[in-house]
Amino acid sequence: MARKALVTGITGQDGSYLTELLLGKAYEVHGVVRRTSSLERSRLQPLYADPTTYGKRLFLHYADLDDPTTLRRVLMKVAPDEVYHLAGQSHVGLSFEIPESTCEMTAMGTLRLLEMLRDLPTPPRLFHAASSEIFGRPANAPQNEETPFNPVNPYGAAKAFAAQMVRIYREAHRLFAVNGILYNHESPRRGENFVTRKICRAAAAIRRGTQSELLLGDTSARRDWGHTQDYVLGMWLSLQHETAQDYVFASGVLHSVQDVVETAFQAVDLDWRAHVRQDARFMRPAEPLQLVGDPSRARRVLGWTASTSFEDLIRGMTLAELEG
Ligand code: F7E
Repeated sequence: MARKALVTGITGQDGSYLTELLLGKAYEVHGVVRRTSSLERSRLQPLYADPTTYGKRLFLHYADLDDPTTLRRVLMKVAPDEVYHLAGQSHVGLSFEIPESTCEMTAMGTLRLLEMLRDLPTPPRLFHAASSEIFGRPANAPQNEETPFNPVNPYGAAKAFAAQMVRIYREAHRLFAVNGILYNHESPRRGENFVTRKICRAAAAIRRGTQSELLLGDTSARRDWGHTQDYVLGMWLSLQHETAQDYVFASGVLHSVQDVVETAFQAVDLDWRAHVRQDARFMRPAEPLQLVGDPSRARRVLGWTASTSFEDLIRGMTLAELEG
């Protein structure tokens, strides 16, 4: 019988790549969608529109993390072997504006899910998408699974709570529950308000002549960026191992927002100096520092690596914009 996976956040960037990966491995995939999610034009649309997939190997269920009864019902009905918990408000800048709903969904939503899993007769394996933002301003770089949490924004604090709860339920209630501590991961399907997609889109639009300038916040900010396709493979691998533990998924290399700008504009043969300006509206009240991951446990235990280089990632995203 096909293995069954339940994915929260299935319509997002990570959810869509993970669904493709799981379908490719002959899983039956069940996705949780909020009543407000629009499937039209979503990243899932090609699979949703495919009659050989939707309703046969891919199923969507309306449920919500802030409506526990609905989610419990889906869990009982589907009885998944694996749950991938990817849902949540994922924009760090926005979390300063809407801290309560960010925490409600990301922190409390994860705790509710853990409580439901704990009550099931045979709890499924759980992957929780944690984030490098739990480290905020860490004492050391690169960070690994032992690095203490020190978040500097509401999003990071909510993820730190959720990740700690996953550890507690693993220890205290013996759930097979894994935190994937995910560093920034991007793709042509990235939301348009994240910096890589914003820059790649703008470079392509300026090349086409439909935009003239690009307004950015702090371009000296540095991040550890990789391709989402690599990171969803890490999610799956972490649930196939015989024991549950946390893993850092990262490239281990830092680049600045300025590096993204230069790589994207170079891909379309433009001089960024003529188009990029700084705008205080995109500055954040606090920036994390030196978030760079040490993925050696994932490499050693799971055989995982971030296989796409920064240059290939940004160039590929920019050219995809030009074609799309
Ligand atoms: O910002 C700077 C911004 O919004 C990256 C999420 O997936 O990764 C992501 O969070 C950097 C920051 O991603 C603009 O200040 C400059 O320093 O693309 P971002 P993020 O905040 O790192 C982590 C690991 C997650 O878990 C999150 O869910 O770029 N920056 N100018 C800008 N950022 C944006 N968005 N827009 C700008 O104009």
